Order: sequence, then structure tokens, then C-alpha cells
Amino acid sequence: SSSPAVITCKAAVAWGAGEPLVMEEVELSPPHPHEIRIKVFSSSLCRSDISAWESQAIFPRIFGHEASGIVESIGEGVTEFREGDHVLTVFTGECRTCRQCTSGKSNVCQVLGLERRGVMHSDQKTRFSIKGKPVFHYCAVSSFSEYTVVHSGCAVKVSPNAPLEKICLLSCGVAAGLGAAWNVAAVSEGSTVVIFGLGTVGLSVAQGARLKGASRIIGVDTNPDKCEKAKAFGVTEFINPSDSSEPIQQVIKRITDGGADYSFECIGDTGMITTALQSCCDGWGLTVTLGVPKVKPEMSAHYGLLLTGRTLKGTIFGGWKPKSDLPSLVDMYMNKASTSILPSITTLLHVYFLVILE
Ligand code: CXF
Ligand code: ZN
Repeated sequence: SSSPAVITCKAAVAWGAGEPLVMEEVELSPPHPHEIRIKVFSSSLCRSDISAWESQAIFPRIFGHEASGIVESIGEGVTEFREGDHVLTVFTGECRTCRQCTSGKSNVCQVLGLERRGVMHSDQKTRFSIKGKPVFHYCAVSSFSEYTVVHSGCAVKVSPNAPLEKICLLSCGVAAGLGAAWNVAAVSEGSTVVIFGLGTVGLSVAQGARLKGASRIIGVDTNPDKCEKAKAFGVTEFINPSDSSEPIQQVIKRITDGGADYSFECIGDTGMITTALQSCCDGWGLTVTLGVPKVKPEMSAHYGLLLTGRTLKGTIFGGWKPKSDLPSLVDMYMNKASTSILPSITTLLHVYFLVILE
């Protein structure tokens, strides 16, 4: 096929912090070497998109990173994709050659890791422009657009039978939560789990814990509407901290005979990391923190919590290596290998706002 040209398409452009997105005609360059251009099919909205839109200073910018689509064209040197392949985008890529990727112990790629400056990994430039003026990327994905360009290491080929409008949720939030429960905590059968924050990520931790046979899954959220939704994802007890004056960590310790086996911070509030540590038990209590802090990145806790045997672990994208692991997660959803993942992800779709671009 002939080499791809610049295209124009519609994209939702953010012009300033907190300003409404504007549908604009944008120019999108062809994919550079080792990049692919994707026709975006679905893009769900992640809290990180909103946080960056509210608070960061990189504009104009195209947000969106949790997406599915179809490969429209490929750049030089791309062997892994063809036009027409179905893909998921990822905000943290997998180069498969760096020290981290080859360690067998990590999903934090040194080459295609989280991009924070609004440009592409390879040349620190943008592929989008409006009348020649650069429009910045988000997480090197920018899926709130009809088409986008991503590094081939930041896309994952998936089964063409999988419904693109559903599996985009596996591109960030749902996978992050499931992975935190399965890969990072390795939640064990019969255990007690407490989850702070019941958004997509927290609900997916609950689902993951249920699938591993946790017997008590305590969900904590200040929004009373989350109670019913949380039960559909496996939460067995819902606690709204606003309902009582007793500190939440004290409530958890009281009802679990000294603290949970596992606690998960899914809010992005560093104060809650301390609370989560205080809510798990002496000896083996494990706190997994995966929320993305919006305000204060520093955390503090009494060292005694660690001296008495607790572990604090952080994780990004639930420890999944996108290329190595996501296709099987999609297959698991398709094969209903685990019967309950399907209804739950479908339920998620009713709960979360989806941006559909066609
Ligand atoms: C996040 C991870 C932490 C920084 C911003 C992007 N990824 C997905 O939501
Ligand atoms: Zn996200």
C-alpha cells in the first residue's frame, strides 16, 4: 500500500485547564517509524484524564487514553500490526527489551513508560496540529479523537471477535483493579479485603478479590449510591465513613478482629494510604496503593505499622505487562473462562460514561 498521508479528523480539544472540550478539525501526521495510526472506536473516560485536564498546564491538548480501535496505517519498521487489526491502547507501553521489560519482575517499561509532557516518546514532538500549531498528547495516546497515532509498543493487538466498545475498559481501569488483586496482592481464598474508593478501579479490585474467593470484601466510599453498585461487584459490606464519627480504620479493625488481610487505596488520597495501612492486620497485612494522588503526593505513616509486619506496595496498571498479558485478559472475557467477569464488566458499562466516536 502507498505510504500514509496527513489526515484531518475531528477531535475533542482542551484549550485550557477546566475549560469545556471543543470539537475541532485537527491535522494528524502519518505514523512515524515504529508507530501506528488508529481509527478510534471507543474511548472510556478515566479519572486521570479529568485530573490532568483540571490541573495541568499543557494545552491545547487531546485527552483520552482508555481506548479501543482499528489500525488504519503503520509506520516504517512495524511488523507486529497490519491495517485492520483490532487494538487496545495503553498509557504505559512495553518495549520488550529494556531492563524492566526483561526482568520478569516488572511492567514499568523504561522506554515507553508513562509520558507526562504531552509529546511522543520517540522525538518529544506532537503528531496533532491545528493550522500548523501543535496540539499536545495525553499519556502518548490521545484517544478523544477520531484517529490517533501511538507508538507500536503502546498498542496491543486483540481478538477481532471482542466487542471494542466494551474491552476499552480493559485498557486502564478494569485491568488495573483486577491486576492489583491478582498480580500484586495475590488475594487468597477465604481472606478479608478492604477497598477504599469504589470507582472503576476499586470495583474491579472487588471483582478480582471475589474471583479469588475472598470471603469478606469491605467497600468504603463516601458516596451512598455506591453501595448497591458495589454489591454487584462482590462487595459484601459497604461502609460510608460519613455515617459515623468513629475513625474508619478503627471500624475496620473492630469488625475484622484486628484488621483486614489486604487493603487497597483506590482514591488517590495519600492520607488514605495511611488509613489503609492502619486498617490491615499486624504480621502479614498488605496494603496495595493504586490511586493516583491529585493534590498532595507526599505520604506519612507511623513507622510502627511496618515494624509490626505490614507491607506497603504500589503498582501501576495492576502489574500487567500490556503486550504479554492483555490479550489473554480479553480472551478470558470472551471465553467466559471466569463466568462472573462478563456480567460484571457489562455492569460497569452501565455505570460509567462512555465516549463513543465513530
Ligand atoms: C495514570 C497513571 C498515573 C499517572 C497518570 C496516568 N494512568 C491511567 O489512568
Ligand atoms: Zn486511566
